[in-house]
Amino acid sequence: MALLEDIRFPQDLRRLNREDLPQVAAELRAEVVRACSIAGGHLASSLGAVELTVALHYLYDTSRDRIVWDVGHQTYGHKILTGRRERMGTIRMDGGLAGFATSSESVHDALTVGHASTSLAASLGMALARDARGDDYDVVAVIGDGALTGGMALAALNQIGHVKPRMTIILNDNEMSISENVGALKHYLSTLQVQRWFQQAEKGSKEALTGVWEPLAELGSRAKKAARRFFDPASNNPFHAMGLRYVGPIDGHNIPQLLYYLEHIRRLDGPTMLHIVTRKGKGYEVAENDPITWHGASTFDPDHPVVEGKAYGWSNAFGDAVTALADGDDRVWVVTPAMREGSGLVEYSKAHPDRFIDVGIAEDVAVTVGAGLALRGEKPIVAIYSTFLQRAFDQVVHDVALENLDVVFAIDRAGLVGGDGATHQGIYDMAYLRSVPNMAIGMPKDVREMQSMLKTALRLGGPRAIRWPRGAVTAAAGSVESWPELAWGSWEILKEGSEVSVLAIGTTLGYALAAAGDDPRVGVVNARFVKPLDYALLESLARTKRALISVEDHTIVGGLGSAVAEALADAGLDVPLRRLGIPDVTVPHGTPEKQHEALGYGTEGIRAALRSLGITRPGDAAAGVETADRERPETSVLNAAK
Ligand SMILES: Cc1ncc(C[n+]2csc(CCOP(=O)(O)OP(=O)(O)O)c2C)c(N)n1
Repeated sequence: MALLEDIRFPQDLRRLNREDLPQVAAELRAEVVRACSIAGGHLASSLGAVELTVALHYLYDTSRDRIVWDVGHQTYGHKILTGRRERMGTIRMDGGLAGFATSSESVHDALTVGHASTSLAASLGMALARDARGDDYDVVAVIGDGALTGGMALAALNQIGHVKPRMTIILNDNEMSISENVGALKHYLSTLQVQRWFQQAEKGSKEALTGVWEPLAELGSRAKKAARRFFDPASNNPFHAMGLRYVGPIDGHNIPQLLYYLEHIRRLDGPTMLHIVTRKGKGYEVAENDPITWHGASTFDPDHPVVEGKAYGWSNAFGDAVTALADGDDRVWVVTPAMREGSGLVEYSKAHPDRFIDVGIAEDVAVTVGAGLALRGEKPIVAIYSTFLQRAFDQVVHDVALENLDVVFAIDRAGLVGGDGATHQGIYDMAYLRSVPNMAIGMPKDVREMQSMLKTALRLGGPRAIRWPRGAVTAAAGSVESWPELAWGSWEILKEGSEVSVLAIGTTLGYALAAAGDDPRVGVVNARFVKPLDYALLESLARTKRALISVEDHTIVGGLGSAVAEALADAGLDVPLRRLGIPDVTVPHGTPEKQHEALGYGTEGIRAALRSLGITRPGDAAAGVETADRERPETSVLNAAK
């Protein structure tokens, strides 16, 4: 008899016998696969956490106890058990469930999250608040070995070990970040796993080791010591040294074991770390065999799971460009904070392994490693998503820009990103980077322009940010020598117009050209540099056109439109300027093109702005289209969709 059918909320789970829980886990796993096959999403991480999810909901009452999932991408099972099963097929879609834990979605989601390494600090805060108010709920943080590489997580551990609140930290160790996890801690964690394996093997049959894996067998005496250290407070375990009680490692797919340890730990004072070992993608063959590909899946047929080849995208174009640049210049390096695949760097990492550094989920470290390389005359390119660069703003200012160092920031996923939603939107970087002295910023309209910007940036030096969106793009062939350099700060007139100029950047250029059509009154400019702007061209447009419209897939506050408005004001140029872009609101997951239009900066939004300036097209009136400025939707329109 199926059990999951009758579990709508965790209290239904808690009514079952413990012996039934493995079956619940099996059904939950199938349901996670089904949901991901319909909507795509973080399959492998969620599969690896299924038994843990069942065990946690069996023991804890998440309507009061706080379970803080790090990153929040492994929560598909948790969502299914907490009243959201029927909506799982909508995950990451317009108006559907979020792909990450999101407090506004459910009381069972303790923290809205999407960026890594925040769970420990947030849990510490919650535990402190609980103790200050004399409450007695439990606080449990669940953090992966990948997220543990982040400085924020490690710094929080340091504080937790000092303050010692009662809390449980579950280290979900699957040896993977999105790609293989990196760093010294990773090696230490695997040592613990090997030791544990020995301990178990010794309990069973010593002979099992002999001849199976000789190098491991030689570790035998060390393993014996390690076995003694299990639960031993005198051990030299680094978590213990930081003031935490360390337990493990245990099998994170064994529900009775999980329950046994969690129940014991729950009664203990102070912070305890339970180290569990899991397998990413567990129970679904393709995902177990290739957890990198199935970390984030697009839709698939669960009976014949194959990954569709993805179209050539901006990230691939960057990877190709940077590989070619590094082929010809042995001072070019690429630094990534744990995003080898996402940033298009797989081929580069193979072609130039000595000049490829994955620092783990540590954006701050990535930027300052770049600074160090630049200080010694190397040419670092820090490849980073717009949203994650937020983590390293101080390093950009303090370590790179103040010294005017030659660091190129290759910023991927600029603009609205789609399914990942509010936590991942790349819509602030122009605003915060523009305020930084010495920083130069460009956004290419196509791959050729990206190649040119990268090449020019490396030659000019200084801190230079080049940003591009998510999505498909047409490749551009040719050797590095054939890539034309660009005058940094030069705009490009794509279409002449007699009355109004639309200044658009990146993705929005297509909308601007579509809105302008063949109307001789409307011009379109590729405003590809926002720092510096093309002051000469801007001035001439301001003097010769009766209005300007800026368009960007970025927050209006501080973006291209703001830069243009500031420049016009500073120069005393009095020309009407309509600024289209993202108003001062948060934008959830959804289809970017629909969202661009809903927020007023798609083709229709630009047409509406043109109409408000008196540029009507034949048929506008007949079609009953208003000529007044179209009101831009407030945040609620999109947020309500959540
Ligand atoms: C600050 C930040 N940088 C990068 C990412 C992209 N990212 C999402 S999940 C992930 C790997 C997390 O690994 P781990 O914590 O071990 O969880 P697993 O997926 O292995 O279960 C990364 C790098 C992120 N979410 N946040």
